[in-house]
Formats: sequence, structure tokens, C-alpha cells
Amino acid sequence: MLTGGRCHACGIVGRCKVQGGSWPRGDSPYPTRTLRGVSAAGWVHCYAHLDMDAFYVSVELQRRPELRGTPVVVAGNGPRAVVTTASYEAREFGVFSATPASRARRLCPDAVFVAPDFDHYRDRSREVMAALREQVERVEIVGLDEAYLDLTGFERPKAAGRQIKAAVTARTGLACSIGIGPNKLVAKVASDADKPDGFLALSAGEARARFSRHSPGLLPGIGPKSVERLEARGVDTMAALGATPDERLAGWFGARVGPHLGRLARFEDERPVETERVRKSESRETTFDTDLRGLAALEPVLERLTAQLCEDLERHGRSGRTIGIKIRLDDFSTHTRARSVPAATGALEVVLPVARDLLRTLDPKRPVRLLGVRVAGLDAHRAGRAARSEDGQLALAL
Ligand code: TTP
Ligand code: MG
Repeated sequence: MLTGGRCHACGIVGRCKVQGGSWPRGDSPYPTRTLRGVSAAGWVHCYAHLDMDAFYVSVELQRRPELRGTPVVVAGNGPRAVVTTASYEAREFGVFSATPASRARRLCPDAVFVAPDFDHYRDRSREVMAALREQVERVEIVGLDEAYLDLTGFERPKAAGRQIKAAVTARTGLACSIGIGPNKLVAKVASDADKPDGFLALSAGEARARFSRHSPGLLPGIGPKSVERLEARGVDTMAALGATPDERLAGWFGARVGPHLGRLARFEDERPVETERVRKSESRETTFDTDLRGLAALEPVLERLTAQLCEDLERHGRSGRTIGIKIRLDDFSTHTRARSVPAATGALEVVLPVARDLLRTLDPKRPVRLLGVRVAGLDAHRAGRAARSEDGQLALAL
């Protein structure tokens, strides 16, 4: 266990006992150079971001190694199924996450399509995160296949990063990419920039220089709509966005969001690594193959989803006070309703009547694409499960 350069197991700075052995400084099997061109010692913080490479596909390839090197796509079967993961070989054909499965079949007819097995991915994700926790004390899990690590105080953060990367692969047999930087944003962008099997450490200045001509869409938090709005105003690079005065950005995007976009483009980010990420709500949702119309059709689905949700809550001993439903109509408008009950619960006999009542009150008159149910305001309990969705997507928060 590494923490601030000091090994928890042996307590000695500059040595560590990861992977079952300890080695004196200099004997590490991993490179021990300091961050190239970066005085990491001058950083107030040092963070790493780890992201597994083509996660679901890589997991599937371990079960079907004969498919290695070929286009493989993990996607559901329904008419509205989308690709969750495409192997890098399939990406060459223009198939990516969120590509409709039907389009993926046209683009790459030779690809092998594998149905998602989320329980298995969750198990494998736990393995990855356990490997990280063995290495670093402060880990923030942000998804099934990604996590931030706090390397602040590590004498040689880059060496530690390489060691962590090797440990994850040694334990799971899966490849990952790691980015290192003085803040989470730099680390995240760096982990993505060198994929697959990436390893990239950048200072904020280096990140600014390296990505100056890229579209602001490169940044997490700047989506296609914002990119479009920026482009319409002549701001089509990170450098241009970073140099746009706050007042102008505030005029375009509002006082809060505008200047925030400028800060992102300058790679300014002060978010800490939050180790105890508590999932405050748990949800289940499903997208229908064909839209459903009317309460008689929707209620049995609501019952099924709620039963699954409550079973999960009870298994994990969790309960919450706020019960909510979500529907998305055929025009893509999304509607939510929620109600709090006097005492925290995860019990089906309490949650279902409330959810049913909320649905009846909402009584959608248009065809419904998606239906979801959630329990929020959950009592403190460690995170570690992504909300499950039946249609092959990581469920979005309701
Ligand atoms: P990503 O890390 O975005 O993608 P990836 O791991 O497949 O590929 P890479 O990181 O090498 O670019 O997402 C991680 C997993 O999350 C991915 O394997 C499948 C799942 N996922 C979805 O289910 N739906 C989505 O829309 C996305 C983007 C990912
Ligand atoms: Mg990934």
C-alpha cells in the first residue's frame, strides 16, 4: 500500500511491498524517472486518472480469446439497442459507444456481437478497484471502469503510476490507461489522450500547449451543444476558449457556466479526490423496444423494475425516504415525479404503492419510451454498484 511515498505495509519511505515483494529504491522494476519536464514536487496536488481500455470488450475477450485482434462489439439485441463498447478494431469501422447496434452491423458486418453481461462486468470492476485500493489509499471510483487516485505527496508519482498500471494488469489481465496531472481534469484528459495502454503525465501548462488546437469538445463537461454554440461565436479551439474573457463567456452561457468553461479550457480545476463516494440513490430503468401507451401497459413494467430495485436495496441493507419515477416520452421529453415517505425504506410493499401512485398521477398521454423508478436519500453506505439498466446502458441518474 502506497501513501505519500510511504509504504503502509513496511512503513518505509521510498520502499514498498506491493505485488508481494519490496524493493529498495532504484531496484524497482518500473521506471523511476521524475515527471518529465514537470517539477511534480512543486505541485500542490498530484492526481492520477485510470480508465480501463475497451472495458466490456476486454472482459469478454478473456472469455473468448480466439476473438482477439478482431472487431468485437458488446451490444444488446433489441431494435433500439446501442453499442456499449467496441473493440479498437471495430472502432476503425466507425463503430463506437452509443452507435445504434443496427448501424454498427451495417458499418462492420464482420464484427462479432456479444450480449452484455453486466453482473460479470461489475464483478470485474470490483477486482480492478480492489487492485487500486491495494496500491493507493485515496481512491475515488467514478464509474465501472474509471477512478481517480490521489498521489499527492508521492516522491515519484510517475513511477507510482506505472506501478499501479502494472498491478491492475497483473491482477486482472486487463489493460488500462493512466493519466497523471496536478488536478483531476488534467489527469482525466491525459488518460484519454494516450489510449489504449496509455501512460501520460502532464502539467497544466503542458496540457494547455498540447491540446491548444483541439476542439473544446475534448473536455469532459463540454458536450456537442456547447461546442456548437462556441463555434457559432468563432471559438473553436481550446486556446480560443481559454483566452475568451470571463465576461464574454458569462454573456453567452450565464454567470456560472460561462467562466467555468474558460477555466476548463485552461485546465484549472480544484476538485479534490473524494474517497468515500456515497451513492445517494439507486434506480432501475428500461427503454422499450417499442413505445408503450397507457397505464395498463406501463404498470406491470413498473412493478417489475420496482421489485428488482427493492430486492437490490434489501440485499445491500439500504433504504431511503424519497421514491421517484421517471418517464421519457416519444418526443424525448423527460418527466419525473417524487414523493418522500416518513421513514426510510427499501421495502417493496412501501415503494411500489408510492411509485404506482406517482405514475397514475403523471398518467402520460403520449407513447412512453422509457420508464424508471428510484429510491433516493439513501442512508450512508459505500458505493460500488452502478445503477443497472436493462437496455445495455449504464443507467443515468434519474
Ligand atoms: P468508456 O471508458 O467510455 O469506454 P471503453 O472502456 O469501452 O473504451 P476506452 O476507455 O478504451 O475508450 O466506458 C467504459 C464502459 O462503460 C464501456 O466498456 C461500456 C460502458 N458504457 C456504456 O455502457 N454506455 C456508454 O454510453 C459508454 C460511453 C460506456
Ligand atoms: Mg474505458
